[in-house]
Amino acid sequence: MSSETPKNHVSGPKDADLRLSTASLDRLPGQIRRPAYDRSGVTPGIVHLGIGAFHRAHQAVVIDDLLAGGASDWGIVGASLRSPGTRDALAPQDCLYTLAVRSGAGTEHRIIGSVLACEVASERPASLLARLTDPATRIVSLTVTEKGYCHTPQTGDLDENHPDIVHDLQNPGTPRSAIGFLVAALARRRIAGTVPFTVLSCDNLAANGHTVGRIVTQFASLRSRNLAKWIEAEVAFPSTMVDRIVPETTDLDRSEISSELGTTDAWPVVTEPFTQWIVEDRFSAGRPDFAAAGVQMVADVTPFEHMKLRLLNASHSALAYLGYLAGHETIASTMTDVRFAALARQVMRDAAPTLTMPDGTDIGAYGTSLLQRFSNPALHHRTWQIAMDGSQKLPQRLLGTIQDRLRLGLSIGTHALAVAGWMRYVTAKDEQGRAIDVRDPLAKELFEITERAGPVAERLAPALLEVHSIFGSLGSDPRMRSAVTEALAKLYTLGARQTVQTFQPA
Ligand code: CS2
Repeated sequence: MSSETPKNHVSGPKDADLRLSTASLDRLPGQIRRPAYDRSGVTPGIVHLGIGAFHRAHQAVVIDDLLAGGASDWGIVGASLRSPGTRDALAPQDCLYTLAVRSGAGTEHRIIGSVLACEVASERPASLLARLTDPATRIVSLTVTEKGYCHTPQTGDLDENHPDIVHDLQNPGTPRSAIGFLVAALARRRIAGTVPFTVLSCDNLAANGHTVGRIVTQFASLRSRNLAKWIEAEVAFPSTMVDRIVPETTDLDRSEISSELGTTDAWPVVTEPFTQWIVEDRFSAGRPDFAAAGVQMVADVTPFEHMKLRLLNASHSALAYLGYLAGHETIASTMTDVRFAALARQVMRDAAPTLTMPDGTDIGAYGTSLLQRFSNPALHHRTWQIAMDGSQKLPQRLLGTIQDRLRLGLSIGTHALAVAGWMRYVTAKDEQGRAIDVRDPLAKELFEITERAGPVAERLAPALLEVHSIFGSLGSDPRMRSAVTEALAKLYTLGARQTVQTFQPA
């Protein structure tokens, strides 16, 4: 299956060079689903910032369904803030790409047509700004990852010293950050008398709508008090809970999928069958009929967001750090060790008392379904991928639960072990002394701290807990200090595998 030559190669050598595109759609094998609408009649209504795999496997699929239902003025213009990779791969394909849905039962392929064009902000900021100020753009959605919000994760406030924020305040006409683009475009719309777009964050942040609303308003107030007031009064920032596991696409995926298609797709996405999107129903300039495509529209997304961050993402991060240290390349492989699966379950059990869910929510069943999803053998979801950007992820995934449990007088051993796993991981050396490629906006600072403290839990744990932008006042809580130090000491003496294998929740 991994051969370079397309397997379903149909008629003559010329086809081997075919690229997925509008022109080649008709030649795809019959079972492959393709856009059930005329793409030439679709106009853009959404600009999406951060057109990575996650957006293309999640929101773009919902929009593809809606376009098939006739919502033809809600096409997507995707934008990458920095890298031209996605645009370079998708442009020759008329922005078509394959969604490969994988489970133990096999793979289903589908061609998605909802993305109409791709921008690269760093190359042509003016072009992206023109899209954002166009009155036809009524929603601007974002998946720029946690670090893309240029904020302090612990407080949720704008980081005014962030280099991109400093740049964008000095150069409002040529921004670099998503926040800079949003504010520049909103300022222009205000002057032009154009109704503001809705800002729809689809990232894994607690209260993502409120958080991006606060950051955007804080940034705007550094430019003009009146602009900030107008944004506060006029712009909707609904919170959303997005869920679909989307591992990074690999070369093997590309060649397997191209082989299945009989034509080359340079940028397919691979995902699981499960998908969920819950959205607060507050929009400044209209919206498509999301519910028609299975999106749950609610008044308040907070409980669902907390449940997902504290069950799914928290246990994902615990499995990622400890699994990586124990030598597991993927989450599915980590889950084959029953003790790791039990630890993931315990992370979820410990989070449950901190949640207040609407009547009828079955947290236990949700947890069971998560364990099944993590075990999907067809997904190659690397522990290393999830371990990325821990400094931006820990607060909403693990630390909120720890704070709540301490308030409730409950033990914090399970979560402390996950935090200790992160600490051991950011030392950038694994248990065999091999280098770990730690990707994190704070990687340098964290590495310096770990070097200064050395591999001694009693020094390293307190030193890292002092990183205020991650831990805030929790870092100086003696209960936190002792639980994390104890867990880190075990990781140093027993190693991650044995620590997890002998772990007994208090
Ligand atoms: C993962 C998430 O990479 C990560 O940190 O925990 O991307 C996770 O796969 C998604 O939130 C699932 O919806």
